[in-house]
Amino acid sequence: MDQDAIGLLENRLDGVNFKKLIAIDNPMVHDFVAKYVELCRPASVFVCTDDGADIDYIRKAALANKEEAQLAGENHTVHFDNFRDQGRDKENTKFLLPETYNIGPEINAMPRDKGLKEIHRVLHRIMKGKELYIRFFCLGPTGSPFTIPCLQLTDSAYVAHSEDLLYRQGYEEFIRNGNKNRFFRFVHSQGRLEEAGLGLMVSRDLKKRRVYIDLLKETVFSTNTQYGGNTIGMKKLALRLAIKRASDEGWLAEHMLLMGIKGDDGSMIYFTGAFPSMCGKTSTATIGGDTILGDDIALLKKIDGKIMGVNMERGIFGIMPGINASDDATQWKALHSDAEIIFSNVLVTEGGKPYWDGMSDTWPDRGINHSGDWFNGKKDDLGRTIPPAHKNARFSMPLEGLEIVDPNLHNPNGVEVSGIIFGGRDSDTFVPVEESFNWLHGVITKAAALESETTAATLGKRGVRIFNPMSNIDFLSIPIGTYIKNHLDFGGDLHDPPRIFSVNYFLKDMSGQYLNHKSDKRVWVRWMDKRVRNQITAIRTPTGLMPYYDDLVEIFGTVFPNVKYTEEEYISQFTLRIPQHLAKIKRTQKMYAARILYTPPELFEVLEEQRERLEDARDRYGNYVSPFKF
Ligand code: SPV
Ligand code: MN
Repeated sequence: MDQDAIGLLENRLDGVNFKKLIAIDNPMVHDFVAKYVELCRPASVFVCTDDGADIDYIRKAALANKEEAQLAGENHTVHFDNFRDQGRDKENTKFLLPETYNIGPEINAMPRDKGLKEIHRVLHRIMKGKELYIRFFCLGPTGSPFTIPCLQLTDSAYVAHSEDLLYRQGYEEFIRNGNKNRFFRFVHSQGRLEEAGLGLMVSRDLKKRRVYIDLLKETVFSTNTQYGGNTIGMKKLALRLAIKRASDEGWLAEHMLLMGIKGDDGSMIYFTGAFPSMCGKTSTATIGGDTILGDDIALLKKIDGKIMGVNMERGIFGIMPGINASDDATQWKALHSDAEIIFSNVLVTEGGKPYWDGMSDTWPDRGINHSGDWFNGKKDDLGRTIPPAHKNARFSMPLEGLEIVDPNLHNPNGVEVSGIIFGGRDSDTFVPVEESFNWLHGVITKAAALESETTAATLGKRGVRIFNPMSNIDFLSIPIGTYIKNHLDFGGDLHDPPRIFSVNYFLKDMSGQYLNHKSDKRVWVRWMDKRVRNQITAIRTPTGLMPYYDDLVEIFGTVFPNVKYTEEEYISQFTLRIPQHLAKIKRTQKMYAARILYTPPELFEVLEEQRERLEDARDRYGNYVSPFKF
């Protein structure tokens, strides 16, 4: 044991907290905590065990520190982020890399030494006058081949409280494993604060907002920010570390939901689904009739020739806009239950009720949001109208708060994955649902070629089409080509790999109208379920296997007994748009040609074959081809 570290901890921690920390027989834990206590200089340190009283201490601290305020619901609180801090900050999120490791142009990086120096400067005495919370968590179920222990240091009780709702406790795991533990590390400070609505305190020095990822030491630093995507260690910060570890060890860490689908006979099969942020992941996983294991991050391992999946998390950091009783009954009900929930960046109306975009047809005239007292038409200093709630308003809640939580949520072996869905925000190319021909075709044309229009989940311009392979581009810590190859290898040698599908909830007609209703995704999920169970056949088209009209009529009839699915709707949704597909292939080829060093050659072959099939079809049928033609 490093006596210097122990001595320092003994000096800086009170007796009770010192004891809790050194009960963990792992010098790496002591050294790490000592180093950052010394650097950040908090006024006090609280070590949180898995004990209910400790967790309650954090909950109360979030209120006492004015990071959260009580709402009308007994277990409901609200948190505001600075209004310029309500999405992931891609620009200031950087990998700190040794000079020898180059991960490619799309990945924001800087030399490790320089980055560490800079972030240590920012962290110097940053916790002056504050309490430091030390928390232990586990990614994946505890005691399982998936488990990754994590150590979080933060001076934000809101962050520590959110993590409590979203992750599995890990103090006992650290005690059990002692110095065998190899763990992810996170250091967060919200920095100096200023007052916002409801007297809540928000990060003030946004110019010094940083999220720096040190892959070598599996450590992430986050400063001068509160927004969950920048601060909650075990979420996207951990996903970036997990992708690197997975790549080194031959498994996958994915930006994917995990759900159970009930067949006609009541038996369950499990799907994962990759969608970029704010593109339907949570709403797919909670559409009703089925079960949920996860809505954001899945870990996948090959065990005995099968792909097994777990949720890295245990809660939802869900998107509020659009949740209402008719479009999203499951989430609506949970949000009105007595489950423990932190709402963020909503409007708080009279009587302490949260309000968000799309909750009902009308807005209240007044309320309180990050800007203080809010009224309809309120403008900021620059004369811009302040909306009542942010488009990226969120809620944090344990999955157990949902009635449809799957009993396998904490199963240490995970569940067998039978299907994988890829979906982006694509207004003009992909049909609403389609199966790939096989694993290789799916990984390349559905996943590696995925593009999506940007959303409010990240700071910056919205609606710009960007490449987002596997919906994971924002979190990649390895070269894109290596990442694609890992996927090909992962399922390529399996006798019966999961089926790969694409969905597109955002397809529009030529006049810009959406061609799908929000709830149609229930039908597409049932169709995919029946395909996996080999209960129905499909139409072979140049881009994949599309549904037959008659099958969709039957499924629509079962899911929505009052709806008649017309031939006209089917044709408008499933017409193959050949010029758009060819343009997309060209963009994809160009993107990967610029990253040729790691890109597997199969990618170009598969795209080329698809191009030929599309050109043949165009010669035969023209640019826009009804599915009835195939
Ligand atoms: C996402 O943006 O993909 C989210 C929310 O799930 S967070 O990453 O935490 O910002
Ligand atoms: Mn996400």
